[in-house]
Amino acid sequence: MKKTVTIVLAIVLALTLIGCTPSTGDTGPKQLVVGYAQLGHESDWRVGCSESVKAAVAAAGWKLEFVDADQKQDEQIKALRDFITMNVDYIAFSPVVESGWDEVMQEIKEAGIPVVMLDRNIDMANREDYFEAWIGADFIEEGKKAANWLIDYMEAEGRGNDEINIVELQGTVGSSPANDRMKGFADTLASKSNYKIIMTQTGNFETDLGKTVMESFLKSGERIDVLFAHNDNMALGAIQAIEEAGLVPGVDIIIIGVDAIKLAFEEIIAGRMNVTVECTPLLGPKLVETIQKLIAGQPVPKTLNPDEYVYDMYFYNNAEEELPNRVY
Ligand code: GYE
Repeated sequence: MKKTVTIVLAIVLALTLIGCTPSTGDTGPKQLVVGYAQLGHESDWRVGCSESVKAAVAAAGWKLEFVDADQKQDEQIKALRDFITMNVDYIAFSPVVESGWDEVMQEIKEAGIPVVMLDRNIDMANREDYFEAWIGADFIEEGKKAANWLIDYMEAEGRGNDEINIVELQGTVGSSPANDRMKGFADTLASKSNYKIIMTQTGNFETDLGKTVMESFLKSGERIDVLFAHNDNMALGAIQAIEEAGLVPGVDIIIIGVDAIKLAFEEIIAGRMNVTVECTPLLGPKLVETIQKLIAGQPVPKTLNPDEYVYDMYFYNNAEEELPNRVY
């Protein structure tokens, strides 16, 4: 039995290697293949992003080789090398962290496979020589928007000159959205000496870790006025921790999230969260459009930042009106 299986496998392998598929006899034009090295499934944002890419590539009639690297850089590197071996036509890539890609990006370049960066970006010398386009949000801007919302809100509450203690739940250490959101937020508040970031720690963009880290912030005994979470999922975890500690989220502690996922809108409407800064994961159609232009030899912008808004129940875009339109 074992032997038969081995022989069958050997035949299939041999046929695959010489480029034949045993039963189709297909002679049509070769279907375009896109390899997408997705970094994981850590948040609602990420799931929305994967679905958007899968749907858009399928609608274009192309084949998608999809890998979920479970937030592990070595698995992403392996996926990229597999795409080179498979000789896919295009590579789409959402890097879990910013650095450590030099070698594999060089290998892809040597293989002559065009790369489109999706969502996060890489940090390496002359990075723009290694990809055709980067489609993703301006994460520094998102951090700034979060800080400016806080300044506006505190002023509207008559607390503009109070001492404000802030805790921060960072995203994945070394990732571009964590680095940049942290920077945009801190830089904007730097000129306001009454705003202090008293504790900052990673929750890896995950709900459960957001809860655990918030619990430890609360146990410190420091007075906490504001939470800035680098994504909504961590904010949702923190909300649970705050409630379990007998405090009222959204009132005793002002809660700022990023992403604008449906669940955050529900919390904002219920008053348990105060604001979310949008970061759209619906990047699939833009990826397809970019590849179509590359195929047609048309120029594509090196950087494409989608339009994004801020949603609350006070003075920015109204969360309740927007909720029915949300798709992630
Ligand atoms: O904010 C977070 C996700 O890279 C912009 O990754 C993305 C971030 C997003 O896990 O929810």
